Amino acid sequence: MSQPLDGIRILDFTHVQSGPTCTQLLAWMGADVIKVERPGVGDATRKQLVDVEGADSLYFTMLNHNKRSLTLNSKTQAGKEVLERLVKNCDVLVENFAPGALDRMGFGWTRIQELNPRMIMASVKGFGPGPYEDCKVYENVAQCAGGSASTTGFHDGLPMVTGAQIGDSGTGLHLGFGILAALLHREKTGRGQRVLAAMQDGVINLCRVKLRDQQRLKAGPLREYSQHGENVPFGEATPRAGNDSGGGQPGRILKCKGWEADPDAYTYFITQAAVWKNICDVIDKPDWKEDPNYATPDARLPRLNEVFGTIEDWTMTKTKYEVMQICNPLNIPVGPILSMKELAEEPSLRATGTIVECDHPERGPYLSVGCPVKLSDNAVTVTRSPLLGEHTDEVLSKVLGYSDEDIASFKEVGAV
Ligand code: CAO
Repeated sequence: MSQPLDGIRILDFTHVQSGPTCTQLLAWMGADVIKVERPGVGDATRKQLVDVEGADSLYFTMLNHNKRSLTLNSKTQAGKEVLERLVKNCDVLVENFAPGALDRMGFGWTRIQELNPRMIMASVKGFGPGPYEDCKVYENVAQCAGGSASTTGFHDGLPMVTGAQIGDSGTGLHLGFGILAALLHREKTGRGQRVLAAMQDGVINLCRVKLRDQQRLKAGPLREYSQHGENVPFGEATPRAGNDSGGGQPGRILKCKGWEADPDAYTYFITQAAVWKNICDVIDKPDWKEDPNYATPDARLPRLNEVFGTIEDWTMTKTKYEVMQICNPLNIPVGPILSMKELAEEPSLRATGTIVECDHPERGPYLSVGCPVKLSDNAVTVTRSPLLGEHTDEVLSKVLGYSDEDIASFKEVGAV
């Protein structure tokens, strides 16, 4: 069956996490993704956090499925010639080099347009235009500069970074969205364009509700924040909200049976107003249904510590799965804190292809995260990441039309 991006060829000049996330998604949608890597070196993540000696790391294999690998030294004369031909034969160039690297290589936007006016040139950078545009950026820098760290953690503790890679993978997703829009636009205009996803912008976008709260502060304390009930005054900026829900329905992480020994024996529990009476029944507080101190969301706001403390007295008598089994039929929104171990072993995630097992010639079987978006007509088959330069000859001859003699001469001068 055809895939949505069949016929789209990507010159994948990405490395580490943000760019590769984007090109992996494009590959899963059917694009032919040709990853260009330095001969003998490759993407730095191939050899980072190595767990199997001599094999590509999981960091690399889990971000580069369904791609082809071409080695190319784009700083040699012959390498530049090959790169020019690649630009002419691809639809999208995706890159996440440090600012200015492509210009220094001789392949800035003006040159790319000269070579291929239909080319879409998509970049991840740490920052957009402005005072920090020349800075190199990694995940946690983006989380800090994008407002996530200042709003994560507890109000009396340090700013915190989150385990979700919102700076890298989040920006890769944003970039993918921009590329698809540019491809559609090219259908109408025949022209390519530049697409920029700055990591700071991506994180700010994901922290949208925190900018909402920043503006709400002008109207008084944020009453749904736990610190309001604890009589801790608000400062000038959106504070860290611990595990407060962030929406209009208060929620917290509560201990469940076994929490003393199991670091993940917790549940998220949301006191959704619509099901308050069900919650009262479950926790055996029927009088709270009508008591004016507890019956309405407004009345409960200054008492959230007491309310959640009482709910926790109940959740501590149940496992996190029992809490879910009891609450779900009553429409009470709860969620177990699932560990990576539990997710890796969860059969339903294997059945949907969200967790997949791949085989790799150097490392054997390994688990990965499959395509998180499912299309009803286009199932995704996840294939292993390429070895360094595995497809060099194939791409040079079949895609770019070079002869065996040409290829031999490129190899001789170390261009591929
Ligand atoms: N042939 C020849 N040279 C190549 C090459 C190839 N195939 N591929 C890369 N290079 C060169 C680049 O041209 C660059 O050379 P110059 O410095 O002489 O211009 C050099 O390799 C290093 O590239 P880089 O600066 O991008 O890499 P780095 O390791 O120094 O920095 C990173 C890494 C991620 C901090 C930086 O690329 C960056 O800020 N990227 C944008 C933001 C981003 O995506 N960050 C997230 C990364 S995931 O956490």
